[in-house]
Amino acid sequence: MPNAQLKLVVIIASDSDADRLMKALIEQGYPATKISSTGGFLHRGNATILSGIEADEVDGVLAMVKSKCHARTEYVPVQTLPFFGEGASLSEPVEVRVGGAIVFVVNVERFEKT
Ligand code: 2BA
Repeated sequence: MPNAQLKLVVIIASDSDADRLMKALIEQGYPATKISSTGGFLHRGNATILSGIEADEVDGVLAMVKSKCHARTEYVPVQTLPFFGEGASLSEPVEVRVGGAIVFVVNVERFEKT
């Protein structure tokens, strides 16, 4: 079924924020699928949520993402990172952004339900 108006929203969030977001999405009637994923940089478990929705619903979903996924900073030992920056001190933790969400909104060329 060709559908120019259908969007796929891909949301990557921390596990705890993703659980709250999933609950809110389903309560509001948005379809959603949660996939367990792992961040390449921190190697922590996170969650990827897929939601196929109409174009005019995207702003509503983004508002829910913003209200449920809050970014904060955390200090992690440099030894746990996949690479050390030039001149990084091994004794000083590195500040990284955790929580919040990364969102991709993608046009759906075709949707089939069999
Ligand atoms: P991670 O790759 O584990 O990254 C976790 C956080 O570490 C990132 O948060 C960012 O603040 C920091 N970070 C990542 N790469 C870095 C680097 N080379 N140097 C310094 N700090 C770095 P977010 O940007 O909020 O990303 C959260 C998670 O979202 C990522 O986990 C990854 O799983 C995913 N992600 C972010 N951008 C993406 C993209 N363009 N494509 C696919 N996945 C993405």
